[in-house]
Amino acid sequence: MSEDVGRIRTREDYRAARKHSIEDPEGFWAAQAERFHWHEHWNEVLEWDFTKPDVKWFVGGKLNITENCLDRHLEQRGNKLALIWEPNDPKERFVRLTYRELFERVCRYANVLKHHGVKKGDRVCVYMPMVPELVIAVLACARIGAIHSVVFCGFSAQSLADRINDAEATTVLCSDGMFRGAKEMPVKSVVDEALAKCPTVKKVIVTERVGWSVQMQEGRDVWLHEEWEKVDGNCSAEVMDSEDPLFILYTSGSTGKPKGVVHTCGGYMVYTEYSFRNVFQYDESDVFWCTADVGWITGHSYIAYGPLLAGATQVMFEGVPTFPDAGRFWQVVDKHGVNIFYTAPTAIRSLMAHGLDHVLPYSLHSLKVLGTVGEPINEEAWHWYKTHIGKGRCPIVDTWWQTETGGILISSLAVVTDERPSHAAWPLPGVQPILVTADGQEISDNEVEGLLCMKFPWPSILRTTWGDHERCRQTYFSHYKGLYFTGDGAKRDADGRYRIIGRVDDVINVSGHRFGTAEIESAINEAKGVVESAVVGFPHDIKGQGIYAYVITEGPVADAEDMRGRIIEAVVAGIGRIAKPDKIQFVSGLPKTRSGKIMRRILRKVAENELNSLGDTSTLLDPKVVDEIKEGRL
Ligand code: 7RM
Repeated sequence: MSEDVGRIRTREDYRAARKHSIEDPEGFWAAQAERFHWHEHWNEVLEWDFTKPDVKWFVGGKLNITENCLDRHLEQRGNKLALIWEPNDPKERFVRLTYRELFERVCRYANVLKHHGVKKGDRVCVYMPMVPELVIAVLACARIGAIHSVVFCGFSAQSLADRINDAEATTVLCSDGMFRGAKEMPVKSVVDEALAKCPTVKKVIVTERVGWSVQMQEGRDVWLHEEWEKVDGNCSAEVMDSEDPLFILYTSGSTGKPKGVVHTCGGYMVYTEYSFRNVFQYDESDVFWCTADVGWITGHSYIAYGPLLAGATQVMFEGVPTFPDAGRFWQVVDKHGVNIFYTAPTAIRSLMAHGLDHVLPYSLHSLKVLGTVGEPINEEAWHWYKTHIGKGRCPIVDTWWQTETGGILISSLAVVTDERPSHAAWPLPGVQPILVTADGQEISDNEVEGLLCMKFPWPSILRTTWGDHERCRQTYFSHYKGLYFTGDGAKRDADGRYRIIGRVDDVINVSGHRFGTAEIESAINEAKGVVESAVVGFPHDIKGQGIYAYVITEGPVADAEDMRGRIIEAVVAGIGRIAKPDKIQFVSGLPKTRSGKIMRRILRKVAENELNSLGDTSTLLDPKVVDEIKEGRL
């Protein structure tokens, strides 16, 4: 099959593809899927029922995603670079791996896993910094049919333990420690702390990164570099069913503990490759760089899988945007000749604040396409990105999607469809968004606002939440009959472009990372002296949203700084350093309805400093508490 099947290169192609995908979705997706290597062809393209939910793509098909990421390219692209790994410290040497070298490492790592008893269907937790072994580990799991669950290294031992236990993982893959800007941080000792509470874990495989001496538990912990020598380099791929789980990725929602979103092999493969090629208009010689961490969905779909499925060359970066200085991204772009650059609005805003002195020394002439993801991009940041990074000549793709959607659903396609600042714009062909009112009526006009839903499945839609299918149904498929509900509000302009406004549920998006208010509150409530808390988001110049916590303590707070310190410690221990509250206000009570429900709307308004639009407070149990909260606002 030609590489160009289904490739959308013009406005006309876009219109035709979109029409085709609506009139004949199965034919549309079958043509995309034909481009891959299947051990057995599917019998049916799609079976679906959103009420259960039950969604199956490429039913009966057999494949292994790593054969499509690696083996399939060896003949034509064996010597092509797959990965250019740029370390945290620019003085350290970078690493380049060709498709053949990456293939060999994945096979060897897969044999290490097998040697330690990992089998198809076992859950393997990957807790690693952004080193090549992270991608190799993920692909090694997929090679043997083990289900990977990557946990971002900024999560605490407690969060790690919760995720390991929920998935009943048998194996943990980690490193000794990690570099992050000027800091060195532990990794293995965090795993050790977590594993004290994880009875299912039998093996830990440790990659050496910082050279620290770490404790190795006899019989449980082994060094990757020692095991590496004991196995050979051939590892045939496990033949998987289209609907066998590929991975679990935990994500926060408005209630309870994070959910394990499950993606399966066939549909996820087809969709991540399709969206990668078309959104970024990737061409064979392009160098792609996505700055996300593999610990989030963006790193899964547009580092570990999408680019490799497309046979692309990509940069993988270990460090942070501001080390050794705020020119680091642009230095890496010049150094490796990056053509397509994909990052988060929060990073753009933070670099914008550091000033143009960090941008102007670099040429950036290799750049062709810029992308953003994770949160709405404000117009000011959009224009700065367009002008100073893209030099006015690069299209920006504002890509809207979610952990649950597996790949980009709404985005302009670089060059092909036009762009408008702060608008994700149009659905990809094959994606059918609609806006509904709060009571579920479809809004069919343009120039409207509503709740964003999807009325037809796409191949990389989540299939379930690990161990709790009912929770999946309730969270995504029960609000509006027959629809997938995204949790986002959106506008649609006169030309049909979507503009995502943000979450309409109790989810806060901090620097593009999702946290449930309930999740943060329960961490805060672990601090000694805390009676109750309520958390809301508020607009933050750099992070998009910041975390504002209202806390009731046992008796008066004598030393506010000390108490704040203890609360922050509790959040760092319960969730991780990424969820630290920005503001903590001590209050004597919370605004509650007579039935005891916290009126978050009021707390949100106070945090946003919109004190004159609190709405009706007369139905509160104790209206006076609102005055106290307003006065004490931080
Ligand atoms: C990829 C990712 C998902 C939530 C989603 C939105 C928000 C993501 C955009 C965006 C406006 C965008 N997955 N979001 N992309 N909002 N414009 N281009 O971020 O599961 O971690 O978050 O992020 O609220 O529901 S995620």
